[in-house]
Amino acid sequence: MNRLVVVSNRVADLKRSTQAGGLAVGLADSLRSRGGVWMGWDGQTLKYEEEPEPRIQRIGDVTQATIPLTEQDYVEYYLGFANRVLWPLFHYRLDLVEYKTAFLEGYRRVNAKFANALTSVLQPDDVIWIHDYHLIPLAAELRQRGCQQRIGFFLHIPFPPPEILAAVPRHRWLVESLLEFDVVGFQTNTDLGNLHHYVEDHLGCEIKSDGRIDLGTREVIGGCFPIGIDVDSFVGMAEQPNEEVQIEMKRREILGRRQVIGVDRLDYTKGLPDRLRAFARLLELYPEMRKSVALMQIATPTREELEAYIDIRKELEALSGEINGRFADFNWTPVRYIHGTVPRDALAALFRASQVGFVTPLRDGMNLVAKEYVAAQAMDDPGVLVLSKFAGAAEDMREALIVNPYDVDDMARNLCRALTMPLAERQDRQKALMERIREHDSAYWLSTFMAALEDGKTKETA
Ligand code: ADQ
Repeated sequence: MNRLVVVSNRVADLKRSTQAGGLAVGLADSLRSRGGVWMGWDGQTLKYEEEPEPRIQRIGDVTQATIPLTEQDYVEYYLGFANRVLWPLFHYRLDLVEYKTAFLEGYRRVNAKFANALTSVLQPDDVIWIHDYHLIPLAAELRQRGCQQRIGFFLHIPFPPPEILAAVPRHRWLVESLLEFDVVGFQTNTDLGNLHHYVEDHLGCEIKSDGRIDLGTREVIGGCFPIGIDVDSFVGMAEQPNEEVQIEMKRREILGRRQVIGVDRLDYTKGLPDRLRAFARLLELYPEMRKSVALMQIATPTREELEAYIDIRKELEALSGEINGRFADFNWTPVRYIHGTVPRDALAALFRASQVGFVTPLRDGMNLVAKEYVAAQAMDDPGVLVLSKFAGAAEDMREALIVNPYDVDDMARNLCRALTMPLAERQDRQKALMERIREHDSAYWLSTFMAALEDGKTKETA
């Protein structure tokens, strides 16, 4: 087996039990099982003239190699091109894109830095797996430095249709950079289809019947590799008794109250304001639900330097206050809004103790929370997943109640349906969903991507 070298903007802290962020969670599960090297930014900004050598640290079977960035890199590459341009663009939010040439320059400069650092740790037989929108030009940078190893790329977020992509300057360069990889992986068939459309319409390339992109001189494997979770480990956590959650659950049982749960990074793509509005609408449309259900929304702060994230935080705080002001009683608070991160074992217990998992992003690459919620349920009395049709997870998790996150009434009606669903139907849906998340788990994600990267195998040729 070749040594696997993973590269992502940040590396996860493998020693911590608290981890908010799908890439960190998904990759940590996969790398722990296979071992290898994980390279990324250490999260620090320093002043330096000469690029420092990567800092090497060994944790179990994983060697982490990290580099610092400068303040200018942070502003132009991370806050700028990655999160003011690519993140909104790839989530279909053209209204939030703030393009500047300096951002693009910073993006190219940092990708070159990553390539320099990586070159110093690479061995001839390595396979390299690069992750996410921060590092699209990295394969081209590595090739310029003589790197011969196979290089794969996985995009954790959606890939938009050509008409949206074309709104950003240098979109052709961006896609051509993607095609420098040997394998380009997406979460869903929709995302893969969007790349195919671009490549056919703008670059005039042919897509072969097995999905390979024919560039004339070489072929690129474009594939759909839905990311999954380590199901057994999550089930194990959910089954562990958590005293505080159990006490809280008993209290609710005595009062005859159910809980709807939402857990997200606090991001404008996650559809949080309309989720809260849908919960309020439930209380309006079905007054009998009042005092018998509460929404717990846990939201981890992220990217707090960006205006759009400050705005969404303010909007949510105002909305939860408004809903509570309107409906609360002296002994019932309809919305509990928690601005923070919860350890994974407590999260698993909270999912298990909640009758509805409410996952309503406006657009999401996959959404691991949907899979975690299902993994945490007890088969004898499972809860119901209400899932946005714009989450990548909806392509596969068809037995969830699928909703339109832009339609508050639709979400409210489905919430009511979830809260009143008979046990037999809940069990049927849970069984089917559990099979799906087991089939597409983190091990499957890793092995199918590796088969494509190491052996050129795709689903069509396997
Ligand atoms: P994210 O946008 O971060 O991931 P998601 O897939 O839901 O979204 O993963 C979030 C992870 O962080 C989950 O494991 C969740 O449990 C955890 N988490 C979130 N909020 C938390 C909180 N408040 N407390 C504790 N834990 C919390 C990106 C893409 C997704 C894609 C993943 C993986 O945006 O579409 O599914 O990468 O590829």
